[in-house]
This record gives sequence, C-alpha cells and structure tokens, in this order.
Amino acid sequence: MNSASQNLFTALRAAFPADLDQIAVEATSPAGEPLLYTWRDLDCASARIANLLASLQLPEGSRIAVQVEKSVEAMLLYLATLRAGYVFLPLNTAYQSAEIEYFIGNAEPAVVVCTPGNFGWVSKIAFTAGTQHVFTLGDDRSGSLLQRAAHFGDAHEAAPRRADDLAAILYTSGTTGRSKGAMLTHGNLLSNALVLKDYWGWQPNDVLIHALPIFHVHGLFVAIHGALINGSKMIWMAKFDPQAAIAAMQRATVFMGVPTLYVRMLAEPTLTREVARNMRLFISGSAPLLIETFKEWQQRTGHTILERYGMSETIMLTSNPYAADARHGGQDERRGATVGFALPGVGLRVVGDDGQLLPTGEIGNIQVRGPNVFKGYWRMPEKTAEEFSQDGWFKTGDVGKVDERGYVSIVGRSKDLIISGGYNVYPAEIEGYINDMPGVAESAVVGVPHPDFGEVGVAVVIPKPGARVDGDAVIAQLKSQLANFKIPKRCFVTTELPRNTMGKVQKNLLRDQHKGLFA
Ligand code: MCA
Ligand code: AMP
Repeated sequence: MNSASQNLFTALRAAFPADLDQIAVEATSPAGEPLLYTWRDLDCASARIANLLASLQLPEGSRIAVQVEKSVEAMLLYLATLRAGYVFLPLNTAYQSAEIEYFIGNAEPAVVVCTPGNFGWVSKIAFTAGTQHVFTLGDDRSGSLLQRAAHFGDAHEAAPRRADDLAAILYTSGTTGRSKGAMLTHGNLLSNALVLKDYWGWQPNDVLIHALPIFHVHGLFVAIHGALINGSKMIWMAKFDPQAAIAAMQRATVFMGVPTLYVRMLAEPTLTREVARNMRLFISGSAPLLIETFKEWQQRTGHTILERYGMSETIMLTSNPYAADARHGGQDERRGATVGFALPGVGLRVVGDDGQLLPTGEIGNIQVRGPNVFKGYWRMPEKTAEEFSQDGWFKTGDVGKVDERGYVSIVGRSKDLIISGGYNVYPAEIEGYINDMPGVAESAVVGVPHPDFGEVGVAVVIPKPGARVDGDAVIAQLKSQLANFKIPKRCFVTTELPRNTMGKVQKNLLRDQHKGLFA
C-alpha cells in the first residue's frame, strides 16, 4: 500500500482483528437461515468485487450507483467501491423511476447496480444516461455482480486515495428545486469514524445490532464504520423488527436507531431491564427524540439513550457524552431533548439572520465547520457557495441554541423539511408533484406530529375554479410517482390557503389546524 494513502478502506481493514476467522457479521438469509461471515470473508469478498470494478477500467472518480435491498453483500459492494477507489452512490430502495432517473441523470454513474427484479427499468434509465455497466444484486446473493466477481481473485491492494478524494455522494433533497448530491471525501468519513470511536468508547468486543437501512449516513457510515473500525461484530438485520432487535440485545452491546425504532421497541412487552442487561450503549439520531421516549426508555431498561445530531453533508456533528468530557468540565450526563456537545474537532456556532454571532443560550441558526464537513454539492458550485457563510461555515438549516455548559439543543429548522421516521421529506418536492395534477391550483404540505414516525406529511390542496379534486386520488397518484415514505398520510381539499400580508402561505397555521390528526 502507498503509505501516504488515506483510502478509508485501508483504515477499516487495518482494524480487522488479527484472527480473521472470527465471526464479523451474523446475518439471516431471506429464507430465515443463519448466515455467518468471518473477517476473512469480508476481506476476500470485497476484494473480488473491487477486482471486478478495477477490471472495468473506469475513469478516475467514477460513480457506482447502487439501489439494492439491504444485505451483507450490499455492504461488501460499498467496501469494494472504496477499496477500488471509486465513489459510492447509495439510493433508497423506495425511490421510484422518476426519482432514479433524476439521480442517474445527474450523477452520470459509470456503473449501476440494481435488484434483479428492477433490471428492466433501471437499466433502461442507466443506458439512456450513458452508463456502461449495469449489474444486479439480490438480497439472496443472486444476480450478475457476484457471478462476475466470483471469477476474480480474493486479494486486492486498495487504490491510493488522498484525504480530499471523493468516497461517496449522498443525495439530499432541497427546499427548492431538485436534490443535491453531497460529496463526502475519504478524509470526511475517516476523521468522523475515528472521533466517534473514541467519543463513544468503542471496544473490540462490542457487538452492534445493525438494524437501519444502508443507503443513508446513519446505517451506512455511522453504524458500519463504527463496527468495522473497532473490529467489532455486527448482528445484521435486513429489516428492522422490534422483537428480533430486543432478542438480539442479550448477545449485543451497542444499538443505533432513529426515534421510531425506540418507540416501536417500547411497545413490546419483552423489552425489560433484564433483556437489555448486556447492552453498553443505545444511540439515537436522524430525528428529534421525544423526551417522553427518552424517559420511558430509562425506566424500562435502565439505560440512558445517547442522542446525537448529524447531516448528510457533515456526518456526525454533536453527541451527548458517553463518558466524562474534559472539554466540558468532565460532564458525562446524557441530557434528553439535547444533542450534546459539538464533537471534538467540530466547530459549532449559533448566528442570527444577519450572520452575527448570538450570545450563549439564544436561539438562532446553527453553523458548523470541521474535517467532517463535505466538499460541496455535486456539479452545483453556486448552491454550494450559498450554503456556506463568507468565513467558511456550513449553514445547517437547523435552528437551535447552546447552553452555558455547551449542550446543543435543536429547536426547529429554517429549512422547510419534514423528518418522518428518520427520512427527510421536502414539502416543496411533494407540492411540485401535486401542483402538476389536473385541476389543482396550488397546494401546501406540512408536517404534523405522529406517534410512530414522529412527524408525517399532510397535504392541503386548492382546486382550480370549477375543478373537482379528490384527496384520495391525489394520494394514489403520488404513490405511483414518489418513494412511499414521502407520501402525505392525509390530503384535504379546501378553498384557500392561509397567507400573511406578504402573500406567503402560513404553514404554521396549517400545522396548528392539523396537529391533532394522529394524536
Ligand atoms: C415507512 N413508511 C413510512 C416511513 N417508513 N412513512 C413515513 N415515514 C417513514 N419513515 C410507510 C410506508 O410508506 C408504508 O406505507 C408503510 O409505512 C410500511 O412500509 P415499510 O417499508 O414496511 O415500513 P417499515 O419497515 O415499518 O419502516 C419504518 C422504518 C423505516 C423502519 C422506521 O422508515 C426506517 O428504516 N427508517 C430509518 C431511516 C433512516 O435510516 N434514516 C437515517 C437518515 P403504505 O403502506 O401506505 O405504503 S441519515 C440522517 O438523517 C442523518 C445524517 C443522521 O443524523 O443520522
Ligand atoms: P439528512 O439530510 O438526512 O442528512 O438529515 C439531516 C437533518 O436531520 C439535520 O439537519 C437535522 O434537521 C436532523 N437531525 C439529525 N439528527 C437529529 C437529532 N438528533 N435531533 C433533531 N434533528 C436531527
């Protein structure tokens, strides 16, 4: 290996235990059979896929776009992409053809990997966009990717990469216009993984319950890097199942989830102190954890959930302490309704709308900087410039405050965003689709509280004069166009939207009006 290389894979591989025959991942096949992977399996299988990718002689910086069901092999494809030095582009399996067409058209990947069942329509989109190679990968190890990779050797020297070379692009929707690809570098990902290794007190004998999807930051980076860079085993769940997750706690030590996962486990009578006795750490993030959930978890299990805060553009930014944090007077208290302290190396400040720094405790716009902050939006230099202050801080779009002890609380968002079950839904995108429907004059989508998903979208639609619009039909049409988690749970048809004197829709009034819908 080139000693100057900052390839993230090299750092992850260096952390594998000396005994490669230990179990690295315990998974279950779609048919319910146990599947065990040793560290050697991860090494050899990712090498075979990396060799396959390398054999394609793709241009430097090529994107490998992947829309497949969660499986250990899908993780191996991620590792292989890093290893071969290309750029991983994960896509939520809920995305439908118009969404995929946009991502593939925008990112121009050299390789697309999709499920065998989607090959027909995905390959059509990909070949039209100029992609040369489309492989398939099923969650049962089927498909052309592994078939082709099997012909390659099981050793591969990781391609040398600099810290600021791209490792991944994660698409994140915008408050206006189309999704933007956040470009994350090997240095972004490695620095964040190393900080979390230390801050969360990871140990090689930790066992992580991996229950999240692997196409977003939480499941793909925070969870996978966390386990791998500590040489820790994972109990791998292709789909979150509260009963299975609770049962796994007796053999595990770390769990990561979005708040919905905690809410669903709390609804299970099997969740007790006894069953959680072996656990060391429960981590929550991606959406606000209600204080009720935080307290109930404490009562039921005796564990205090550690809440942290991050973004696709920045990976992890803040965290409640796992142990005493010397930077904050040795405080080790995990405080509910806060996201803890700025992580070591992360700068975090709160500014007013005029960009001026606000005094401690005042609510304002959160801005951040550090080695974890992304390189920019893919092929969108103007958007990138807009999202940074003149002195180089990234504008998160989150609104919050920092108290005198350094605890950060998020109290709202300046971006018009709904976070539903840990997934981001941008009202502007949904409104765009509704406004294009026949007979619709305009629409507004707002987030309202929901006991399971935290928040869900509700649409309010105004028909054109004389037109008839049916709310259920609007929802049915959206279902055929957009990822399922983006679909508003209810749609009301009415005569006008509340507006302020400037003519702007008063979404707060709509939120108030509908806040009891799912209570
Ligand atoms: C599923 N449904 C949803 C959601 N998920 N509706 C609203 N919000 C959701 N998140 C709906 C589907 O549309 C469907 O409705 C019905 O629920 C059943 O779908 P299914 O897929 O079976 O649902 P599920 O398996 O119960 O999924 C719920 C889930 C999942 C497990 C909570 O949403 C999930 O894995 N969320 C985690 C997301 C995540 O990893 N976020 C991290 C982003 P219908 O039947 O009407 O069609 S990373 C991030 O945010 C930052 C960086 C950070 O800080 O981590
Ligand atoms: P994404 O675009 O999927 O990366 O989502 C990032 C957004 O999720 C952040 O800007 C926050 O609004 C939100 N977020 C992440 N973690 C938390 C948390 N612990 N509490 C509140 N919001 C969070």
